[in-house]
Amino acid sequence: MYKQFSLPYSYDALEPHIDAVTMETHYSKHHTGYTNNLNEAVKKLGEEKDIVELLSSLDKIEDEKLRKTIRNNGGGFYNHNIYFDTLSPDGGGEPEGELAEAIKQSFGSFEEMKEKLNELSIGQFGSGWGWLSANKEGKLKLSSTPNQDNPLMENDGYVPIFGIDVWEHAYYLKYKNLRGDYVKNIYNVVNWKRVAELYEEVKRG
Ligand code: MN3
Repeated sequence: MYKQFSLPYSYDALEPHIDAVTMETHYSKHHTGYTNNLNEAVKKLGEEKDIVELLSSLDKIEDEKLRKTIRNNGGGFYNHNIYFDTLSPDGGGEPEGELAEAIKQSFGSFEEMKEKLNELSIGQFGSGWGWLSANKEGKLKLSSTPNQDNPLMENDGYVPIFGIDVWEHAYYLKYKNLRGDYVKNIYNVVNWKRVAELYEEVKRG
């Protein structure tokens, strides 16, 4: 059984940047839905792999319909685990330590990284995600993906450590069509300490 990330903060904890109704719907309806659908779908596979392994080897699923269901719901399960895990009412500020160094090396500065990530996230046509990913060598990459796809599916060794959900369900109740305002405000609640831990985990392999 794949287990949905347990929220360590209340639905209203990220107010005013992310409103309580959006959080509740997002977590208890959307994310729970992806998780349940994934668990249903893997029963048909007959084996349960680690989620990273599963999403990195989707082409091994022969049944096309099942492969699509697992791509969408496995992605939805995994992506939201990262999303909710890397937000916090105590978030904001800037990354520190090795992650900060790596950001500086890769993008020049934290501000420049944010600018590029925002551009990718805001520019993602339709539903999708903006991503900061890392590989075993500690290199960083920014990208965006459609739907519930994620960088694991590109099979280039990069693992997401932070993602901005730009599906309308993530912001529309509060921000309406102003995706850019949501993307800019999310930095008030990003838990960079947790992102740095995920960075270390990717490097450890
Ligand atoms: Mn979402």
